[in-house]
Amino acid sequence: VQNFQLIESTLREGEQFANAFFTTEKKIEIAKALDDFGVDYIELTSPVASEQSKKDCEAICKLGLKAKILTHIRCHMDDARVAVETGVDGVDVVIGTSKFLRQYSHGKDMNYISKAAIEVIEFVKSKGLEIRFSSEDSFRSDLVDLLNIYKTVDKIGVNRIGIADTVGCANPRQVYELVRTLKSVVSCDIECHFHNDTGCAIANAYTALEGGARLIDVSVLGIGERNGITPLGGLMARMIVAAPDYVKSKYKLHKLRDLETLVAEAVEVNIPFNNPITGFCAFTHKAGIHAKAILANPSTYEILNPSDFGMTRYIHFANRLTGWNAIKSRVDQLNLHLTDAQCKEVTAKIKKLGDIRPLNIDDVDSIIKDYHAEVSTPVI
Ligand code: HCA
Ligand code: CU
Repeated sequence: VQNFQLIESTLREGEQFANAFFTTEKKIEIAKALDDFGVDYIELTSPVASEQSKKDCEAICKLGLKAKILTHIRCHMDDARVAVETGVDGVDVVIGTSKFLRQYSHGKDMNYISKAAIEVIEFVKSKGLEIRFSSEDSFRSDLVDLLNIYKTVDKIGVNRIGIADTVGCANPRQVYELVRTLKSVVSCDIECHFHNDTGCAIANAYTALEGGARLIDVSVLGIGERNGITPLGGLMARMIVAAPDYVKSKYKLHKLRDLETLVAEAVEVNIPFNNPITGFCAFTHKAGIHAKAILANPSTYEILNPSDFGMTRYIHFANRLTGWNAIKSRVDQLNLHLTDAQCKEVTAKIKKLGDIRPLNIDDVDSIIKDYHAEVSTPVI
């Protein structure tokens, strides 16, 4: 899983998200932010999608970003001819290989697919550009068909082959097996694209890397067709555990929140409460038992260190599950002095009120302050 690379597709797959409409300025702002974050590739909507899509693609190519710029096209010469003139560094080509797509989408057989693929690949390569060939709906395609087409394109020479779980049906074990099998028949890098319909998009990306894939398609917050694909932030959470030095040195993780906010605002959604890393409660600890251990050593209940992402942890003490260690820490923050026994006593008062109604910080602070005044008033 070391050395993986990111194909960032917020400006391609992400544009297929129900709410997405990016102006040219917004696309440029997002592309710059992705580049600054450190993604390896930025994938853009096909220039044949619309006149403005083509102009936007050309404009982003002219920005001179560190990330390589890709566009994403159907496996057809009409698309390829336009794509190579936009100024991109590479072209991602895709064609459906499952019986569903062959029957209900383009209506072509594997023989046609292989001929079209060879023609497009040779053409893109002749222009000196990177080329990736991918099969749409790979997990519902015939394995023999898949291996044949990948062997063919690998032989003529591509930078990467891609597999796509277009409908989000794959599970981690199937992903691992397919990647291992492909790895044994091709010599180029393997890229993977996972939709999240059944909630496996991050896990599938991880097992793909374990199986020997090198590149993962992501988008900010996972936005894409339907409920989207592997989210950039969620994959970072998974990968910082697996490859901490690599992830920390390569990506500007403290920019993640701003990047997510930028995209969330652009597509008019909130960052989900349970989002990895940036969800509002991602580093909030509540139960007394948890709070005590967190105060002693955060690793007891944290696999991610919030400071790696420019975030801070929070101990939620204004509730009936709180414990005296959390309250003692609040007493310290308020610059008051109570003995451990006194902290335990005031904690009991807080829990009592917490049994009656939800508490806020002010409730707790005033209970602490009243108690403090009471115990420190000299007896006359
Ligand atoms: C789509 C295409 C795609 C392509 C993935 C890829 C998919 O259905 O819109 O290029 O690898 O999910 O199959 O996003
Ligand atoms: Cu997709």
